[in-house]
Amino acid sequence: MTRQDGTDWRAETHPSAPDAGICKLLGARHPSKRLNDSVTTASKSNLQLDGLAMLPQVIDADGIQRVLDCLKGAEALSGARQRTSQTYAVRHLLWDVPNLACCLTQIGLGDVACELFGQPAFPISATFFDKNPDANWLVPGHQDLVMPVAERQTAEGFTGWSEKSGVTYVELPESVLVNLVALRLHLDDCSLDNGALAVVRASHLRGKLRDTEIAAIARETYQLCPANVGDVLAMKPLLVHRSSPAVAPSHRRVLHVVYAVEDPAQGVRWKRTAGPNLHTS
Ligand SMILES: O=C(O)CCC(=O)C(=O)O
Repeated sequence: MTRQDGTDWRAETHPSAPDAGICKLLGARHPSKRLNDSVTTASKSNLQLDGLAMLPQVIDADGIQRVLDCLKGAEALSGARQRTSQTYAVRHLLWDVPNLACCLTQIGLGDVACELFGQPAFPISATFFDKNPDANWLVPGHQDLVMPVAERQTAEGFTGWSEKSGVTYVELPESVLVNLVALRLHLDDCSLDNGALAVVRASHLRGKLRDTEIAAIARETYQLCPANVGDVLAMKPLLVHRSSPAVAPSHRRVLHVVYAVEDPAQGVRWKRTAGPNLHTS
């Protein structure tokens, strides 16, 4: 992945970013074949204007299998949430699955983030979601305002500090949120009636909304985002989104990875990614 001047973004590192060299030692890099076709000028523009861009068939079957292999056993992690013995979400994956960050680089998801940002980017959070017949959940309309960070700081605009399973979370100021992008990697096909994500196009441009403002958004305003396995839905965390239970539930697995290009501000730092090659906090 080269810039116009011929230099390679992947050669650059950030304190939080997987080191490309050591990632190679862990396994051959497996960049997506279709990456250059997927992240187009149009998709970058859609992400800015609509708050989302569907990138079809970015990660091939081998890449998906690598992610699934990495996630084997994740249901036993402390970040896992179960309903009737079925796991429906696992948080904290960047820290609890040491090879995941490298895997995301190797399969080309990191390249997608770099292309969308136009500069080196690194993951700051990864969450697995599944809907299935035993855990067929819904989530009401919301924006993703709260992210994990390294440690608590006194910093203006950072509110609602909390801790979940030993990880510090904070509600970020809008100035930080606007510079994040989430990549939702679809690990299964997700049809319209399989509990697909529904979004309010361009709602990220309204900034942080009150709960009452989100509740007032009419159901018809939401647009469903069906996807196939290997598709990546890029979205801004401020985009209002919701999802319904599946009508005919089968597994609907998604890996939701949030990317940034720099630490938030005022001494607040992202929690360093775990792994043999990476800084840890
Ligand atoms: O995957 C979904 O349906 C919704 C997940 C969610 O609530 C989120 O990403 O904030």
